[in-house]
Amino acid sequence: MNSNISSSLSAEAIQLEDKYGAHNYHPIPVVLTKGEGVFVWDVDGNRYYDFLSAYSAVNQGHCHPKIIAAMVEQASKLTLTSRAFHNDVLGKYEKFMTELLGYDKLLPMNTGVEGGETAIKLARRWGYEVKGIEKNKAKVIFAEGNFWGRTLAAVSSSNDPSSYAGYGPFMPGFELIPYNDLVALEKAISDPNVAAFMVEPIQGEAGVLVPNEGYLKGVSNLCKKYNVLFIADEVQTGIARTGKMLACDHENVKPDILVLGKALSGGTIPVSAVLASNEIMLTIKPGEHGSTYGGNPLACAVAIAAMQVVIDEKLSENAERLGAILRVGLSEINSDRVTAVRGKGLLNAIVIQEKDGIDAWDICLKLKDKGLLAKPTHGDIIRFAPPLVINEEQLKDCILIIKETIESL
Ligand code: IF1
Repeated sequence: MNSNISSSLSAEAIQLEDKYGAHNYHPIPVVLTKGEGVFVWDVDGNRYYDFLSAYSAVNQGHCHPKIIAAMVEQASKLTLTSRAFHNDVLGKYEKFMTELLGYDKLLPMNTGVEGGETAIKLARRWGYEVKGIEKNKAKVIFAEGNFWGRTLAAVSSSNDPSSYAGYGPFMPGFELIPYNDLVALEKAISDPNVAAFMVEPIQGEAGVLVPNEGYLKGVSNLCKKYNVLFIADEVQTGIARTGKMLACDHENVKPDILVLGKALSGGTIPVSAVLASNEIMLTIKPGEHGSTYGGNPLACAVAIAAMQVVIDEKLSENAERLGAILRVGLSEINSDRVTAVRGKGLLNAIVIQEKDGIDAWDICLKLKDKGLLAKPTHGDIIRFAPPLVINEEQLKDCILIIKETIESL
């Protein structure tokens, strides 16, 4: 494949986006037109392994037939009623999810960031009504390096200028502590005005930062000790991505509030969910939170199908087994350009040191030419997160592509 946009079809599509679309992304120069399982095809018929999975939204593989079938069936029947009325799918979905994950109730939203916003609203409401925090004094603690979306509240908790710069003033009552630091956590949450600590079990955007073994257990124990809610943002790490249904399962901890998104719908339509106990969830009364599309029948039908695929096809086990093989393969790359390999399950990343003017971006362009799509984050980190339906033969093929590409530089 040619890394220049040689085809007129690709060039035309990119020009249209450039002329008529906001410039809020800098994509890898490839124009995709079809997806199936671990593969995507560009407009010129070139096939690629998708090693990003739309940031872990396509865990079940592109256009999974069972998810698409559920989507088509429901879409032909009833897509949206608003919550002004009941529908015959929402309750079944809520029962399915709460029994699967062990919570009393589910609040359905659409995007991952709406899930985060909902979790923080619940925590503040619980803080005032249950913990007894003084009105408008509730604080929520976040970890440096966090990423939970692009709303003003989300960027208010960020310490990454590319997320927050130029968007002030910011949400009050948010504080940051270092990630993977239980001493800093205990100091911060000993403040009686703290309602919650919200954290990713593995930091995705920060570059797949895996905390020390025992960190999540420590978070859970400290939050219990200080009567602070533990909010786990599993939008990216959840739904089998790290080798367990939830990343928190690796340490057998149960967050007070769980946020899911992305692969909850298998990469079809935006579906997110917040799960919690009755004590927390019922602090929000009718009419005090919601969303036009939240809990729509189409989203619920798709999400049930998407989760059933994760269970039926044992995607957690596959991610666990193949992730270990991937990290061994990446560690065997014979190049001083690769300075770190890290991850859990099929959420992995390598850190690239720039050399001879070749950086992570250039490597991703060369990977594209060899039939594998990935994209750098924070300049020097390349995330490798294929759909969890990948098989061992395909994975070994990809390890070879990555190894040969980097070693040939
Ligand atoms: C983009 C990466 C970025 C998330 C976690 C909540 C959300 C996300 C842990 C919000 C979303 C997406 C956003 C998307 C690219 C991707 C991403 F971390 F996955 F790599 F940006 F940092 N919690 N992450 O990762 O979910 O509202 O997007 O549905 O903004 O470019 P959302």
